[in-house]
Amino acid sequence: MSYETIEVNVAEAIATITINRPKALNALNQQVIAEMHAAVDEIAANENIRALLITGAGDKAFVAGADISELAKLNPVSAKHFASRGHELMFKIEALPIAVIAVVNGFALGGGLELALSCDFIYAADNAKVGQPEINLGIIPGFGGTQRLARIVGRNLAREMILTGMMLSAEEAEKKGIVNRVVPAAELMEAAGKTAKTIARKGRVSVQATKQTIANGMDADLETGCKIEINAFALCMASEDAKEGTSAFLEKRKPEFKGKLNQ
Ligand code: CO8
Repeated sequence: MSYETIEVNVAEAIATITINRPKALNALNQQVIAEMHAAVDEIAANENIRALLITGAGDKAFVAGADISELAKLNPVSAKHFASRGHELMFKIEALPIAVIAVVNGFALGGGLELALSCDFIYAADNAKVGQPEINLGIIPGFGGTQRLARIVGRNLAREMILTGMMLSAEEAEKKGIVNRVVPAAELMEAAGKTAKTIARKGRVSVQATKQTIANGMDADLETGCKIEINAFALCMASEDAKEGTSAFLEKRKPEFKGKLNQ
């Protein structure tokens, strides 16, 4: 499928979505959200794709937020529709059975940080800046920021960030647990690609089960979370990959995971 506001590339089982509106610092307008939905559906349907990187075009921004020129024209009905489509996209990204890494190569603000937070984890360039500056526009985060950010950094830091609209440097964001790794800008894509390839070589079933178990368990109490893990562990044992992984260890060879989710 061809797109106007994003680029999708697939190489060596790794897909990359690049949000491609550099003149507007890759701001998320309704077309970007619609095209991201279609691209993520396409990626979900392709079992050969084993990991996804999401990044922004140019060297200045990952995504500087929702497109403010579109936001300014919204009424309550269209705002609800736009916010809902954004939320649906973030949930769709979270539900992908493959690892998704946000490659934050500059500003990740507002909807841009929210997009990054819906990925499995974030790698950031050393010159990146992250924040939820919506308060400066007289609005609040609308693509999940009040919820996902608070779950990651805790209630009080999320309050401070959202109430002040402050921006954190990549280094500060790493200290606060928002960013997993800070890398010199020129090495960012390579570092994220290397991690994506590492995960892409693991078994499909165990990658998906890891993601689902952490996602479903985190919002439950510990006992319920552990029950979710027990069931997911048992399900993994039914997979070809569990047989291959354990046999390979015992036979002192490298595993070759070829299992499928629909086996
Ligand atoms: N939307 C539209 N255009 C943008 C955006 C944006 N979010 N950010 C930057 N641009 C445009 C600028 O208007 C400018 O365009 P032009 O050259 O035509 O004037 C171009 O990108 C370059 O930007 P700057 O000249 O401002 O670059 P600076 O280096 O001076 O500043 C900043 C960079 C600090 C990132 C600055 O551009 C900025 O503050 N941007 C806005 C950041 C922001 O407020 N983001 C939050 C937006 S609201 C949001 O994300 C809500 C999400 C939930 C939506 C729910 C839907 C209902």
